Amino acid sequence: MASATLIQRVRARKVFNSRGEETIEVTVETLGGQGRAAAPAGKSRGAHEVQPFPKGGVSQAVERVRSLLEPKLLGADASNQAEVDRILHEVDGTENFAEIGGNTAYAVSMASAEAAAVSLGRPLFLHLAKRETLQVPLPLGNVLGGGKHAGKGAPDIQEFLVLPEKAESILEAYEATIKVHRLLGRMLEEKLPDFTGGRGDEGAWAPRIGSEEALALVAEASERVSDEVGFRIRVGLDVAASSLWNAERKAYVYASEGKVRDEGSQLEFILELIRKFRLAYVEDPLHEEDFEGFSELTSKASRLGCLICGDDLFTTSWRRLEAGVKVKAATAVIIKPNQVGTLTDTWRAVETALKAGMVPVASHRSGETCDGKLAHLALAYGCPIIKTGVLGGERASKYNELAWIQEAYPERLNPTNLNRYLTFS
Ligand code: 2PG
Ligand code: MG
Repeated sequence: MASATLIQRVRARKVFNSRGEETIEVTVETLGGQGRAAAPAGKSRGAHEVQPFPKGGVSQAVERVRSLLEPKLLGADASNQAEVDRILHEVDGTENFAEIGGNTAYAVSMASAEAAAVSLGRPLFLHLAKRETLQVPLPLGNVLGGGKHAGKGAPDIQEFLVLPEKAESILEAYEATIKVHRLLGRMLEEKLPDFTGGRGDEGAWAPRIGSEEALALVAEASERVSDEVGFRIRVGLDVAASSLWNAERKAYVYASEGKVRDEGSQLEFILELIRKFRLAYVEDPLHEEDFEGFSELTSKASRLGCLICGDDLFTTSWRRLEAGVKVKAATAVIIKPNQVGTLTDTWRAVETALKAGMVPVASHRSGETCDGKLAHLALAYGCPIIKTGVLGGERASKYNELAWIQEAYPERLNPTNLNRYLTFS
């Protein structure tokens, strides 16, 4: 049986993502089957992420799969993830996947996992599963946004997010976020005469509106939909503060709103928003090197029942996460496999988070494909939240994948319920 998972062929090709950018897709063939994975792409990328592609871009990455990676991977056992990922590091030889590209590493790592799962006759999430009973994650999606994901005039804060606390099924939870998105669209139309219905990279509305005003509308829409569906939908933010941070001025520059906040007032501003809108979740409220500020904010926000999440702060690196755990820098961490390149490194970050009592949030990138494998990873690794937007086929594909899994494998899954992770006043 072992031979069914031995790698016979590795192929890479150029494809396009949801933003119309080139990316890499990889097929790994074993004797028993094949796996295929495409890499997503970030726009508000953390400084400590691995390099997405080699200097020559996607075509050079494709060429390097053929000339460097395939020869080393032939005959390797795809079911031995650690071995496949070790080969990826060895062939690359740099700290940050500069030679083959982190996106190439991710696509090979994930395609190998799928090839192994298919060869062994199991769905991917069970092949990757780290425990017996798995928890269906709840959807966290942005209904309004700005920053690097939208055009001029949209809010400086990158994402205004909604998070249902509880639901019977993933579809029920996801549908609630769609309802908020839809209602919010109507509210924006009524309120803003120049609103064109424009949306940003992740399908969230991108109106010309100030951050606080936007937050008030999102909170109102969430409350109205909560009443309708019978469970609470909380509101959150991804400030993506590294995009606002100006290191020379030592200040956060809110260009759309024409405001500048120094480190102290940024922290106070975030706390004020948490209190005023009873936020459940704030991601990257401060810039990516400010572990100290994160610690202070986390201790204050925890008393208010709000998760503080590090994305650019940790970049899915278990090393940075370990440093963060020591100073209690955050209560949640974004998990984006292509920030580190391999599934083995990704799991190590998730494991570090779980051991420290933090909430790992499996996350999409702003440039996505319809690949649904993030859903399998979220389930298998025990991530209580999956952050993958609301609108767009490339966002829906992850939730739809979970809906299929929930129907096909009910005996392996606990119902969706975040209450044990979140305590709100
Ligand atoms: C983020 C992500 C996804 P990007 O900041 O969390 O929403 O954006 O993929 O552009 O890094
Ligand atoms: Mg983020």
